[in-house]
Amino acid sequence: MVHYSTVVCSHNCPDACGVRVGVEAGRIVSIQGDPRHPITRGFLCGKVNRYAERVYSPQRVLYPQRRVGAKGEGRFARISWDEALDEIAQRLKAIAAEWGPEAILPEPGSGSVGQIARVAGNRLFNRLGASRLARTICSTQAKEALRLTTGEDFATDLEQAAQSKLILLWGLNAVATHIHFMPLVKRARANGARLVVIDIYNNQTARQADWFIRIRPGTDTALALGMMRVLIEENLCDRAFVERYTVGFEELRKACLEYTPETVAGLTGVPAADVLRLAREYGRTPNAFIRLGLGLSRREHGGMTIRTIACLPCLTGAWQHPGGGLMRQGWGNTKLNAGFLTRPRPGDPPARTVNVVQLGQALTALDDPPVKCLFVYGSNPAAVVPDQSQVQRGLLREDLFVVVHEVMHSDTADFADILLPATTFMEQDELNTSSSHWYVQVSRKAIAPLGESKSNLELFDLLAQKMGYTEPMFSASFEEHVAHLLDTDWAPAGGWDRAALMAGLPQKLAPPPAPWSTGSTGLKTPSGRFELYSEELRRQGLPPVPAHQPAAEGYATDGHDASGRRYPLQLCCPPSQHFLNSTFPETASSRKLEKMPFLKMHPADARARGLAQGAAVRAYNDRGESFLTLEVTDDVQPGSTIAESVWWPKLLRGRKGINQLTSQRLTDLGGSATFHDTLIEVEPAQAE
Ligand SMILES: Nc1nc2c(c(=O)[nH]1)N[C@H]1C(S)=C(S)[C@@H](COP(=O)(O)OP(=O)(O)OC[C@H]3O[C@@H](n4cnc5c(=O)[nH]c(N)nc54)[C@H](O)[C@@H]3O)O[C@H]1N2
Ligand SMILES: Nc1nc2c(c(=O)[nH]1)N[C@H]1C(S)=C(S)[C@@H](COP(=O)(O)OP(=O)(O)OC[C@H]3O[C@@H](n4cnc5c(=O)[nH]c(N)nc54)[C@H](O)[C@@H]3O)O[C@H]1N2
Ligand code: SF4
Ligand SMILES: [Mo]
Repeated sequence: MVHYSTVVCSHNCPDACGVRVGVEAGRIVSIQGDPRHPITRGFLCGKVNRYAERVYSPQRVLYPQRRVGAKGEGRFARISWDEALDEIAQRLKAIAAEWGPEAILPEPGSGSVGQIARVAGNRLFNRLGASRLARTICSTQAKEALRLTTGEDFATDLEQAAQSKLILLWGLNAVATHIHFMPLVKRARANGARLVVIDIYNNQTARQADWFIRIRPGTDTALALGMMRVLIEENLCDRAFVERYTVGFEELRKACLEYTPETVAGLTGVPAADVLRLAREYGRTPNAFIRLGLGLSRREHGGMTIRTIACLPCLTGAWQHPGGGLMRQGWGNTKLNAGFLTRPRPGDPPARTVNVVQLGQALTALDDPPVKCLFVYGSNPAAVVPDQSQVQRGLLREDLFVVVHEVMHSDTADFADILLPATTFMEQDELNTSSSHWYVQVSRKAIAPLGESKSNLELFDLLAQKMGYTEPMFSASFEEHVAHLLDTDWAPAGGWDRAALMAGLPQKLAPPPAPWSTGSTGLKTPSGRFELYSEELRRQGLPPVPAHQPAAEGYATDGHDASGRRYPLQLCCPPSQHFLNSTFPETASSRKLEKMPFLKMHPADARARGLAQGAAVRAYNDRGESFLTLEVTDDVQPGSTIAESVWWPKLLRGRKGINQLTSQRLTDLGGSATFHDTLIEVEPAQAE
């Protein structure tokens, strides 16, 4: 007999789908999207449709293991959980005693973004006084930019897009990375809406647009400034809204003056007539909806770009109109109360913080104390962190004790001294939110954990016991954790229906009412208004009003002369459709759909280098090299290359992944990664 239950996909994807699972004799026999979930609407992405392949993969880590080979070799011998935890507890205590607890660095990742799993280790590491990891790799640039511009908790409800008459997908390949946004687009289009896609290459989403605007990499700030100049000049702003709810209009107006359509065309490559047309279309549609991607902000001035685009609905007042406004990924991640799981020891000073983007430096150069233990859970730093050769050098240190809690034999797992088996979202209890929509949902395990795998929560509860920690937070039940998480100002409109929630039904959070519906100002910006001018940025020594700035590893025609550059091509390495960051390269059918680790290059650039379609190429710069297969296509613009990512390094020649090429440089705001501001050169690969 097949038994059906609903779980929630807890991969780091904005959609947080409800997943209907059929189980027979303890094994998954069917998987489909939950038809009752308002966002999932009965369908899943290709990755999770075939999820049984991942759950029962031969690549799974099923037992605790101890390294027997050389560091990084990936050879292990099976041990018991008891032995593994004894050894870890003893090593943690010894390191803390000799070097101080800050010599221990936890590295939690986004393998599961469930509200429990994502922070399950914090209690233990805080209790210990370990260093903390600043998880900046994804969206802190956007979070900080919007905190300063529109206020921390402010965003348009994703579902409102269905009511909009103009949807801008800006730096977001939704067909690949946010597939459940597309039904909202479809509904809006059925009511006459237009879809504009602004991207640097002709991706899957651009092909579905009514209007695809191809922009030069890293120049969106200039486009938004040009649009605002038109809005102001042609009286397309909502003056009453601007007066009541914004600060700094006059400063912004002056800042826009130099961005004439012609100047913007020169910077962005978007024809002047199109800049005008886009601004007019935007200004004349009261409820224009901007779904802002992060792709354009994984750049040196990424915070500024986000902030500038966010000024657009503040000028037109689009926020007030149903269907209008702006939202970005990451909003809903932190609305519940994680305090029970993340509390520090009372009276403790804050511990040292290490930025994950600079993990390479931390593992190789940090002193006082040096990192002596790296405890990875839900992350694959050997693949996803920039400046990979330095990260890998760090992981190879003989005196670094590496613990990895993983579902799969990933690249990072290969570097473990102790490797621990983790469950998939099918095998654990969890409370999920989404980073884009506002539904909260409980997920109860559909099948028993495979092998001896354990969830993040179970792992850290057990390790705490071995450490001798007896606080109640280390033995709380799932229900207690849920109760703590729901203890927050944020709730569904009519309050929580706990019975429905525990039965697995999604409940939608309601944000605090917008200022215009309550008659107050009161946004969570420093001034309480939308900040077109930011005093706080000025105090930080950053431009207080939007301005376009060239980047150190910026696109070559952006005010620079490509011919004088040693590395003239810019590399952007955005997510691929069939992988999720570095999750799913282990799954054969996902790999088959991705075919190869391609480097997309414009025909003119390929010709100039004597490279043909399908050539084996070496992409390189001073930081490293990666061997890829050339795809010659005019989907990309001259000077720009694209490598959809993240392939496991060990599937590539020399175990060299794409992040060999990316740098540890941080974004202007939020200390995030600048993956896409990467300059490279490309040549034919020599035979091995
Ligand atoms: N299938 C799949 N889905 C995923 C992921 C995945 O790896 N695979 N990752 C998940 C995660 S963790 C995240 S954070 C999100 C990522 O989500 P986002 O970064 O918000 O969006 P992406 O869809 O990755 O799209 C990035 C797009 O930005 C474009 N871009 C790059 N530079 C510029 C620029 O300068 N200007 C403009 N206009 N566009 C630019 C790229 O060409 C690409 O099409 O996706 C999530 N969903
Ligand atoms: N070049 C390049 N690099 C990038 C990006 C890019 O676009 N280009 N994107 C960046 C972004 S936006 C992000 S968010 C990061 C993501 O980087 P990470 O947070 O490291 O995410 P993943 O690469 O998906 O690796 C997660 C690992 O956790 C494991 N896992 C899954 N569930 C669980 C669980 O419940 N417990 C445990 N212990 N493990 C689990 C998975 O098997 C997987 O190996 O990568 C960044 N790196
Ligand atoms: S990866 Fe995203 S689209 Fe696919 S099932 Fe999970 S939440 Fe849904
Ligand atoms: Mo991310």
